[in-house]
Amino acid sequence: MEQKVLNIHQQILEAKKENRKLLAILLDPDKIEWESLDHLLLKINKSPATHIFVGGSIVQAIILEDLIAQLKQKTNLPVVIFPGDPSQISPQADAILFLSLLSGRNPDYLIEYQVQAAPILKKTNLEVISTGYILIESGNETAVARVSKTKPLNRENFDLVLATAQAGEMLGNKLMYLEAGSGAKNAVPLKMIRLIAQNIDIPVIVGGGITDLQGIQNAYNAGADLVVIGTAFENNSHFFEPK
Ligand code: 1GP
Repeated sequence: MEQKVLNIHQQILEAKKENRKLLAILLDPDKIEWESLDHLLLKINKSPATHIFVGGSIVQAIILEDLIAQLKQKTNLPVVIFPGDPSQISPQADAILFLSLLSGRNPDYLIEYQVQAAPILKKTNLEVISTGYILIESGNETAVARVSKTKPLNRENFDLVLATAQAGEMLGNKLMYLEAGSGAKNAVPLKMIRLIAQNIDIPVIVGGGITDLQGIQNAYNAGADLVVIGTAFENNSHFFEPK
């Protein structure tokens, strides 16, 4: 019998059902050292990563295209755009997280940028995965907060974070991303991950400020289905290797 090819969202659902945890390496095209890209890709191929996310707060379209072209040539991992704004769309990727910044009240990040992106996405074959994006306060002001001009949710206000995640699920988002912000001082609290994971059905992505392998494991144990690692791997390409 012919096996049905699952799209990326279906693969994430399948993994959640089977309790197979997923790991995305986040590459910010702005921070890539191009001379050592091949070495980096070798490390990615040897790492436990299941996905590559590409995006950043400010990225030039041409650099995004270049990076995705290289990733598609030199890795087999699905490449998912994690956009900072509507200019970050490349038809060469496999999918895009179609984000709504649910923790903020800036209409640009709730609907304006989605309206701008829709006709562009319609012209591509990208798989569009609607994703609720919740920024949690993490110690210092993060790039997401600065660029989006929104405030993160208080890391102690569990009720508000839960209500936000549940509203996002009711609005039809397919994934929920709990974000502390890139390079965050404090990652999303494990108790918060647990509360959200237990009270929504869609897969939970967690990222921001996770700096060691134990941190990844702790997030999984709390209920994260997919963990995103950016800065720690950016700073140390041996990050995933056993000590
Ligand atoms: C940021 O969640 C990602 O959007 C990853 O954060 O760079 O802190 O790993 P870090």
